[in-house]
This record gives sequence, C-alpha cells and structure tokens, in this order.
Amino acid sequence: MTDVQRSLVLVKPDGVRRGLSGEILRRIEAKGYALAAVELRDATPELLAEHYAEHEGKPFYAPLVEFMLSGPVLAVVIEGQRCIEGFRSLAGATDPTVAAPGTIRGDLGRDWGLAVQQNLVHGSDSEESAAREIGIWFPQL
Ligand code: IDP
Ligand code: MG
Repeated sequence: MTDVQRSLVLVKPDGVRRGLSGEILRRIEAKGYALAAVELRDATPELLAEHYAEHEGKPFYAPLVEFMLSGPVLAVVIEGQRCIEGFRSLAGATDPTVAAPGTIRGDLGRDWGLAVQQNLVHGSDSEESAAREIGIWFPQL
C-alpha cells in the first residue's frame, strides 16, 4: 500500500482543444504527484484499439475512438503513493454532468449533446491497467 505507483493519465482531445492541459497538470501537481512523462501525441486507431480493448463491442466504442482521434491528446505518466486511486478521485465520475464539483470533470466538464461522453481525462483504474496502459503509450518507460 505504501509502494509508489505510476498511472497513465490522458488529457483527451476536448481538454487539449479547450486549453485545459495546464489546468489539469496543475491539479495533478498540486495534489503532490510527480510527472514522470508528458507528451503531446496524436493517437492512432491501433493504439486506441489496445488502450480501449475492454470496451470493444460496447455501443459507445466506435464514437469514443473517433473522438479520441479528433485531435492531439496529452499523454502523462504520474507517480506517487496510491496515485492510481488518487487520480481517479481527482478526475471524478465518468459522466461530467454529475461528477462532483471540485473534481476535474465536475468543475470543467459538461454534456455537449454529442454521442460520446467528452469528459476531459482518462486515468488508469488498477495497477494492472496502469502497467498495461503505460506500456502502450510509453513503451520506453
Ligand atoms: P472512465 O474513463 O471513467 O474509467 P470507462 O467506463 O472506462 O470510464 O469508459 C471509458 C470512456 O468511454 C469514458 O471516459 C467516456 O469517455 C466513454 N464512455 C463511457 N461510458 C459511456 C457512455 O455510456 N456513453 C458515451 N461514452 C461513454
Ligand atoms: Mg476506464
């Protein structure tokens, strides 16, 4: 439990487009997590198929991939004790309309009436997915 963890965070295309990358990094750093890698990237269909493998076949999968290809994403590896759980807490609930105020999605996100939930950020949800996702986005780490 006291082990330092790493987690993969993505500022999704809506966050980058709206100029919120700095605000999101600010919240991560203000919480006390370190930035181990930060890179502005264009996702590819292949990379997203790996990243979102668990969602393949769901109704929101195709629009989600299309959204994630709609502009650059900021790929980030954060580091700190329990940062996987901690970032999920900073991010807030998946649906930005009901995400608690004080969270990234609750303060900065909303429903834009589009088919996919544009909710600004991704964060790994377990040690296993963090290792898998960091391997996909930053194979050199
Ligand atoms: P999470 O990002 O909070 O972990 P997941 O269930 O892993 O949520 O879903 C991955 C992403 O797929 C979400 O962040 C959101 O962008 C999108 N998504 C999830 N559920 C829905 C939905 O019901 N409609 C549209 N998009 C969704
Ligand atoms: Mg998820």
